Amino acid sequence: MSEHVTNVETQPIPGQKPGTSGLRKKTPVFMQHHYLENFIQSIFDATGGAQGKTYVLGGDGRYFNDRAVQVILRMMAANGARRVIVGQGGLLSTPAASHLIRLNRADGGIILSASHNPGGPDEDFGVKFNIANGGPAPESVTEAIWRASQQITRYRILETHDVDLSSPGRRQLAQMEIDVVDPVADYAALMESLFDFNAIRAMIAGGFRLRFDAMCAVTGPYAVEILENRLGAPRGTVVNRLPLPDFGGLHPDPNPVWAKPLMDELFGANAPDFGAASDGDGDRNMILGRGIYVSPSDSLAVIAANAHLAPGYAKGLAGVARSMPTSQAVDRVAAKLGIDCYETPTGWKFFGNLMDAGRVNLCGEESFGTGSDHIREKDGLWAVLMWLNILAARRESVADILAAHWREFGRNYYSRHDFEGLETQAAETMLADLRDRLARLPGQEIEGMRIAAADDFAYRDPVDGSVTEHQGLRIRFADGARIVMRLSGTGTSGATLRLYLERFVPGPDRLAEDTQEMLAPVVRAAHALAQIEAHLGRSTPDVVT
Ligand code: G16
Repeated sequence: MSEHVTNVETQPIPGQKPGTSGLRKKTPVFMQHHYLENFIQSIFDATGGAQGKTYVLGGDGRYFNDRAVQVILRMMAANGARRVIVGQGGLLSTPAASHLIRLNRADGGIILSASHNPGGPDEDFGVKFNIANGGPAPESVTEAIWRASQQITRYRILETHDVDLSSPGRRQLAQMEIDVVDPVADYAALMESLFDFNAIRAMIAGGFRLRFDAMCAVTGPYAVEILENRLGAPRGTVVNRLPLPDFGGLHPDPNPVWAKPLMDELFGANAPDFGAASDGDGDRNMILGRGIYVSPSDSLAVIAANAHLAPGYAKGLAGVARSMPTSQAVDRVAAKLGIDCYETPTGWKFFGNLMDAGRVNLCGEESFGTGSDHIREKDGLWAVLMWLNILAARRESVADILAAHWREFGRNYYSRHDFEGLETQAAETMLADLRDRLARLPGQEIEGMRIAAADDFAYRDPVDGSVTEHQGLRIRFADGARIVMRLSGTGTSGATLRLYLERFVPGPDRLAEDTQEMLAPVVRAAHALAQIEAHLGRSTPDVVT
């Protein structure tokens, strides 16, 4: 078959606006005529073209990943890209892709994933564009892509056969070099450079038992290589290890609701010492100990307090950052360490500038994301290895480490309540109504708590000065409790209200209470202040994490 470039006439398709993390739509939407092609061409058009550039390409293996990779390769070649590093079989976890961009000094990367959203012919698909630092494109770039998608008149594609991605090696597509790489090797080597694999291996050899649930998503091969092959965990430690296009019908979201079998195992008889899960594309993590769940906010705080135990962080931390809705537990650790703590909007992209500027090297979000400046994405297996390194160094259980942490710093009881599948208009009206009343709230008392401050969070990036507004409504109480409300930016249908609830207990008493019971007055205050039931017709959340 002869290869030739075709300029295909097209028209703008409405709605190609990237959200919190790339463009996410139902798979049939992405499979529509021109849909993927328009968006990919818009990425090139918005970023100065692909001519002469090097890209990383891969995805989490969900349905349509294989076809989309072939289309994108042909479009990269037609647009004049010089070289593409692509994961074998079209697979790359998001953290591995971020690492490969940095390692190869690529100009950017395209990652195919809708993260923790289910996959399959009727579920979700997504495309993320990462920039040369390895991180998600900042808002200035995603806005430019969106504008390009509204003006597009043609896309360029090479008419040719599929590229063989079944084994590592060099391929050629027109003038473009394609390096098919083992998706795991470079990433595993990076992990080995950061953590004390000998100590973890010795702990496991000494009888420490762990379980990792890959949720039939992309981390399976990574976890098998690192946990079983390199660290010596018995075969079978990693469950749901085979990546499947529909994630085996599971919802690849590592939280107590969707990873319930893992929860049951860790809370059951003869539970292992440690349990963890990751999501569709491998950037999220959930950490469990025997009989205990570590909230992502607490995980961030514990890691901040103990990171120096891992060789890659032995010099101590430069600073930490958390998304605004994440609990303030890490702030207390930062204060004690005498390092800066930044509060950013939801979305990993907001950490990139801070890391590039050397201001922070540990970041985290309540949405099961934790990571450091070793790459520019959150990193599920990194968090697991950090915990294993801390456990190996301290020789205490997860529960004991948490209890000691709370005794030292106090405990930020924390939970997120999600109300899913809402009518977008009703959800927006509810928030607009509350926003209008925010200025009058300070000084008022509700549920025996005095409101100290209330605002609509806006962020001024301290590095580039850019301002991002309307990032969530915050109501802070004099006793340290806090309510935050915002709409999710990662859904593909209707609206999801995220209600974030926090209450601080300094200790030494009441450090081991039930989280939902402790938060009950804060929940009641939130429902009353926002009039949730009146606006949404709902009084109970769909998902509680
Ligand atoms: C994405 C972003 C995260 C963000 C999360 C939640 O996660 O990468 O930074 O915290 O969405 O977003 P929202 O509350 O708007 O749904 P992922 O794992 O989906 O890429």
